[in-house]
Amino acid sequence: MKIDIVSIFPSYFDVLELSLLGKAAKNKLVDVSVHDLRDATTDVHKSVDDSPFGGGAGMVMSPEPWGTMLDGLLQEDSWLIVPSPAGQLFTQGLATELSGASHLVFACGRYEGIDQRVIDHYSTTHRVLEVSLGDYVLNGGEVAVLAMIEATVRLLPGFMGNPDSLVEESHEKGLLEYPSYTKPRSWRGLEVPEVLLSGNHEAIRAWREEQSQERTQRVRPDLVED
Ligand code: JDK
Repeated sequence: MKIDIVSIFPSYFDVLELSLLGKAAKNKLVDVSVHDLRDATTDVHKSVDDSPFGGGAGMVMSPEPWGTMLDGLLQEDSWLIVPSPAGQLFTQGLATELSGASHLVFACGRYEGIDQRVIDHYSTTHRVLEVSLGDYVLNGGEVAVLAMIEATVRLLPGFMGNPDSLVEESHEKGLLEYPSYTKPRSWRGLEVPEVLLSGNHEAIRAWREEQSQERTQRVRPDLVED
């Protein structure tokens, strides 16, 4: 998978070289390039924003540098992902979809966001997704892109070399995960649940299922269909 990221803060993505992604890059599973939007400006001040038509506080990102940069990056098979507080919610299902793409281009806005015509223009030729990380407002798209890349790349076949580790994940089944324990069996007076020490695999499976159901009902009742 090829990933291109466009941002006015390219150094935000330095952490991708460490973290989980360094391993994926070394194993040639993913090839990430980061681009500074200001390289696509034409004026001496390298300006990327202007005041909003219709009035209001703050600034909006101008379409011209985005058009120049994205024309140079997008190929026929590229998906353009634009973080936005007004986008569709990023879910495990969407991460799974993104993991099937061959080329992802992430456009990180700042200020009050990007001129809508950039999204509308590329929507006529490419798969374009406006995506929200959650119902809160960030200062720009960078943090959302880091989260989306991490959730997507770990799903690529061959990542961490253990395909079995991904099939069980709770969010695919629409439930929260069950609690996990390791040694020691007793810690600060708290015991590991007896059933996990029993060796009874059917009892363990049933207990974990019940813990998932109970936790989901309590913490995320919106995920439970009654
Ligand atoms: C991308 C810029 C900051 C965007 C409010 C302005 C008129 C009101 C600040 N899940 C999630 N949360 N936040 C983002 C995200 C924020 C971004 C950008 C993603 C680019 N910002 C920003 C919007 C507003 N809005 C226009 C209506 C305030 C993703």
